[in-house]
Amino acid sequence: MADLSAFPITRKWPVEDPTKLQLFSYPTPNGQKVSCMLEETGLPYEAHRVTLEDANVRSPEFLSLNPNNKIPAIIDPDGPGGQPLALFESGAILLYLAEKTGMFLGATPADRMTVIQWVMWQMGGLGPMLGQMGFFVKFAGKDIEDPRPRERFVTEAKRLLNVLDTRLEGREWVAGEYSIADMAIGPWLGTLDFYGAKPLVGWDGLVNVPAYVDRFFARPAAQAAKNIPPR
Ligand SMILES: N[C@@H](CCC(=O)N[C@@H](CS)C(=O)NCC(=O)O)C(=O)O
Repeated sequence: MADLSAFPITRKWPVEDPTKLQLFSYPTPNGQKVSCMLEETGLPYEAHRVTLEDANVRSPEFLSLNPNNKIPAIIDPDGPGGQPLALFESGAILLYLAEKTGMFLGATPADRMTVIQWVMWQMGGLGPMLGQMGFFVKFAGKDIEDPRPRERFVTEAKRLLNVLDTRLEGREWVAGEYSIADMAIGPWLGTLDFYGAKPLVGWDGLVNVPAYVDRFFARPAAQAAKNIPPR
């Protein structure tokens, strides 16, 4: 059985069953991606609640697992070669879990690259841009008088949503079969209601994205991920 006591994070968030994958997360969009994948695959895991407060994400114990002080992060006791593997960055974790299980990564080498392409698109584009837009529309940034930051991120969010809308024409899922790309994208689309930003990004003018979000959240795993670990 793997001994996870060598990972300092386990001092603050003790492990109950060291044979299970350990998830350190909070149900934000980036956290939901990994919880959704764990639920979809049925891999046994233990979820530890790491809040976004400094006392959690900037604690020495959490930083020992992710020096970038952000959830989600995992320890897989049964990593490559049967050795424990620690990992952060939601996109890397999704890819790792897809390779480990052989699930949700596309059937052929070409499909696999298409899935990775859309995961990268989410990681470098949709997630950061919607996150910045949320800051300037709903959080502290909304009090900044200069309209340019807000306009910049709203415009970019709108552009990205239109790229997705076009891609989804005639497709149920972004890369063919349901995949980790959808698990990366879906939770971020779920933030637009919370930000109150749907009118700003021209939501009602999108043809395919609204039904796509509904399809995503109709999946039990995507629903469950909204509350893993409980807030
Ligand atoms: N690129 C990272 C971003 C993760 C991220 O932004 N996590 C946020 C919550 S959604 C966080 O932990 N913020 C805490 C902080 O910045 O102090 C990933 O995809 O894993």
